[in-house]
Amino acid sequence: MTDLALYSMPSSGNSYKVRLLLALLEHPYRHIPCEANSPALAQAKADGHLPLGKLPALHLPDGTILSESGAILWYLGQGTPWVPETPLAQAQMLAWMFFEQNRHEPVIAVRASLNCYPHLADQATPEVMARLADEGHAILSVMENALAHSPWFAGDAPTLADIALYGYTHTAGSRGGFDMVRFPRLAAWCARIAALPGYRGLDADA
Ligand SMILES: N[C@@H](CCC(=O)N[C@@H](CS)C(=O)NCC(=O)O)C(=O)O
Repeated sequence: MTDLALYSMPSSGNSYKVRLLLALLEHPYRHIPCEANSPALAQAKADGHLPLGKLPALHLPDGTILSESGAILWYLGQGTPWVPETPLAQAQMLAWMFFEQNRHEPVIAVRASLNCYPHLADQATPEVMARLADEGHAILSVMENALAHSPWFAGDAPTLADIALYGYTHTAGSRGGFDMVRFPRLAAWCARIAALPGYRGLDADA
């Protein structure tokens, strides 16, 4: 795979997941940053570069455009150690990736967005923020408990599940306002990911 172009939002965990995997794979790509509410994002939509209307979108050399962070991770991870070999291990990895999209991201990422993006501030009512805090702490507890048995989420080596979950978990405290002191195993897991060769932080492309 050469000549990849990635439309991504620098501040977004969904986009960051893809940038992180590309960095860990040491795979070169052209980055087209489109920040929230920016003219660049409006232009990318108008030009048809985001077929599903969202970032990230990976443009392949033959013109194919891949959307959805999990699908892009799956594509890029094929044939690498980031995807386990057996169908069962792959399914266990995908279970965490679906958990991330269905239950984690709609709470952890949404609370962080309401905290951080000025154009969403009017939605951050005390009631909404309190509900998201309760739901988020419960979701983070599920993750904390899973790490009692293994250093990684799916098997004994890091997989795409770890990258997908890391996207918004590692800033859940700083951006989302979640109380991460309750989750020491998650803190240790974040440190393990940040120590991986080739690791690149969220802000590296800001
Ligand atoms: N499920 C999608 C979510 C994509 C998504 O919601 N992207 C947001 C940023 S996190 C976006 O493109 N926002 C810009 C907009 O809606 O105009 C994925 O994982 O890729």
